[in-house]
Amino acid sequence: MTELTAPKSPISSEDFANEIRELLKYEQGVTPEQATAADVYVAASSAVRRHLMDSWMKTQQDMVNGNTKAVGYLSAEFLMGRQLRNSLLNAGLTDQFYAAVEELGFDAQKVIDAEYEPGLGNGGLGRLAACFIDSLASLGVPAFGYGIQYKYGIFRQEFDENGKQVERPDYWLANEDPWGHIDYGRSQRVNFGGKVVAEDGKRVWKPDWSVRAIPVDYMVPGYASGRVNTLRLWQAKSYDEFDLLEFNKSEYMKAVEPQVKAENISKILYPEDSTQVGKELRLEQQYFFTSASLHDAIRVFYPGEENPDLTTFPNKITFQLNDTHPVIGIPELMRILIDEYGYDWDTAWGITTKTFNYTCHTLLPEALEVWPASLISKLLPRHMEIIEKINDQFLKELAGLTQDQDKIQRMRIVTEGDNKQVRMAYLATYAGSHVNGVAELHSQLLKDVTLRDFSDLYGSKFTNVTNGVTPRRFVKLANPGLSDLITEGLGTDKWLSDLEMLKGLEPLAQDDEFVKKFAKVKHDNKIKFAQFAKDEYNFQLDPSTMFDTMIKRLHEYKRQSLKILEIIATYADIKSGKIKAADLTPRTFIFGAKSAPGYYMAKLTIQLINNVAWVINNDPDVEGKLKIAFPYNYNIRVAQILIPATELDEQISQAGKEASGTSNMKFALNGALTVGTLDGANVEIRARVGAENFFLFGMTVEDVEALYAKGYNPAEYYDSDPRLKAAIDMVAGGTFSNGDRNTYAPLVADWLTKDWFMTLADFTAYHDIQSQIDTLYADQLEWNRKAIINVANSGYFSSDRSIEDYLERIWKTGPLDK
Ligand code: 6GP
Repeated sequence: MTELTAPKSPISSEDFANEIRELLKYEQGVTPEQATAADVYVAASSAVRRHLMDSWMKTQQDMVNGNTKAVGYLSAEFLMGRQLRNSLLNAGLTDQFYAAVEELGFDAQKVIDAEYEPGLGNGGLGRLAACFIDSLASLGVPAFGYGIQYKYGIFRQEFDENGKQVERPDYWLANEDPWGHIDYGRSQRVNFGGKVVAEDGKRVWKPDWSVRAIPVDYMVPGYASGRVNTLRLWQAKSYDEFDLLEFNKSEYMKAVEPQVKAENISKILYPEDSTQVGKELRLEQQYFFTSASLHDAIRVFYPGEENPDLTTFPNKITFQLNDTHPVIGIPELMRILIDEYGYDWDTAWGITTKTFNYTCHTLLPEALEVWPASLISKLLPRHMEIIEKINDQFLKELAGLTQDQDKIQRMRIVTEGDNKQVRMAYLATYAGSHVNGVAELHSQLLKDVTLRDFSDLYGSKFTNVTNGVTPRRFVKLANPGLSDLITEGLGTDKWLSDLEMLKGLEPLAQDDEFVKKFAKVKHDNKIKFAQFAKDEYNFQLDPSTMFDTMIKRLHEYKRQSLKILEIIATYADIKSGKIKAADLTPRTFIFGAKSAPGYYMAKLTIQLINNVAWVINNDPDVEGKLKIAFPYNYNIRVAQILIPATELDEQISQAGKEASGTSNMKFALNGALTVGTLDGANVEIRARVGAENFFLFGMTVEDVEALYAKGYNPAEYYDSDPRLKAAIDMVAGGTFSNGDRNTYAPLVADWLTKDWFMTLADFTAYHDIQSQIDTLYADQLEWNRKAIINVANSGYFSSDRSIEDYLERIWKTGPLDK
């Protein structure tokens, strides 16, 4: 058994301070007196990296020399969050850091705040990848995260004077990034375009342009495992800085064209979430990082070998495809094996199908990537040939499995007709060993609906792995007060590596003294968030009100509209005199959400929330009982302060649409109660924490289906619930747009005539549950007991458990020997 307490580095604070001084001098070229907080941040980060170096090198050696299969997590997104405090924690250097920085005369918080958060992901999918590589390292499993080092991450969100979202470029690399190590020597060439010709009976790809993929390595230290894995993010560079011939002809712009074209590939993260962007550059990105990563893995596991025996490749590493974004890696591995290493088709297919597994993260059909065959042929002509051949082989196989010709046609990887399409999810399902959804309900719906034909014929491939979150970042770092209280309650800090131990807190929910301590921690966290909101956003929040939070990407299926309509309806009740503001339970509604830049309805919803905030927050009739705070540019940093301060968490998506959700897990672990539908992982959270400790409302998946089948008419709901009618009328009548009835007309029309996600149908149920919430909140002791029970029963939602499930059900590997 491994030693589970955090590693205590033998180094003293004085020594750590000296290391920082040395680095300030020899790397930054400044004295401690000249240094800024940013200099100290860079030096301290470099110092931590140095402390991790031996473990990092040893982990790599043990991985290559040992017999434990590694995991390659291929993901277009890794939403890492800030690195310094997490690395200090895992290196066992936190105390030394605080003492050393103080000794050097700096404010530790300023040093920490000098780190600019890298935004290399959109939301849940990218953050999950970050939690997973943390858990892999913490469990001591050898692993690589492989992705792209985008120069610009997810846009920085601002709100203009009308409350509209404005997107600003996020140039996170404007300052030094002490965590990424550029390794020019291990670059890979990635080819594009051209044609395929026949030579000596072989198909030979003659590409017409290439880019250089340069790895930037980030250490991924495990917590209390002594292991440090690698996150390898590829940067695209041109082979030719510029064309001297063109330059000499004074064609300056043309001369730098190849460079611009190459570097565009890793220039920017696509700001889409749960929708497909059928853009050529996106396919270039996908191929760029998967091709480089596969070649890199061969280099790592067969060092220096001219003729490696790649039939052993699936024993060395197993690749997880994080959604469809890296699925082009399947034909790429086939191509590498056949064209570069001379394997025959069947051998190559055997290796490839053993190498890949696929995780699906969505239930929205529009999010399943489909690429025009013409585009793949233009960019990757050899891959299109291989995909066609896989499709032919698949159709033959299907003919032996079923007589149902319609089914066979529905399942085609490459569609027929003039405008052929390649369905990446189908390719991944056919070629991968396993396919998994990310929560029980989601995996079930994948089998029953989204990939039904496949599950009929390839049922044994399908499995579930419910998502999880890392307790190191989202409890220990985000919520030190609660962490200390848990450790006090359990008498050990081993829960950080074994989160099911939280169960031991359950009896303490009946101990009034403990409950009061817990309530105090929550209250202190609320004060802390209020202070942060004041400093950063100039909000005035009252920590004695209920903090009621909804943070997630803005999407119609997530139904931020439901929340804002309920707030508006309450406001309408006050204005019409139906209720007295004084009788309300005071609530602070906190929203955080970015919208995809081209998503019109989502952007209009953001504007509405902001405009409602201005009206309600400033209306004396409300007597300050309702307040809306919408901090712009919600990110991991904000999440780490807001989640611990939240008392009520909103997970109100239409049932059958949210694959899992992961903020729901973070909230439960930090002692918030959930108001939610039976969707995604809500189902499992509720089952664990107990129905009496969860505010359930709304239609189930079956109800939703039945209503669609019957014919859904949202206007009926508008007509039958006077509160809903009043709220929509207020929006339509211009209350939140200075009297202008046009501003929100598209939103109102959508609600009344389409309402794809049945917001109106769930409105009454959502309202009805509010009084239960208020009643319980009035009894703070009871509320907090339930919150503790939520914490105690959320240990299952550790990403360590998710990774253990992947190891057992899919990857069939485990930790390195000690
Ligand atoms: C998200 C899902 O929407 C969310 O429910 C889930 O918790 C998360 O993935 C992690 O599994 N999906 C995406 O972000 C996405 O882009 C294609 O899916």
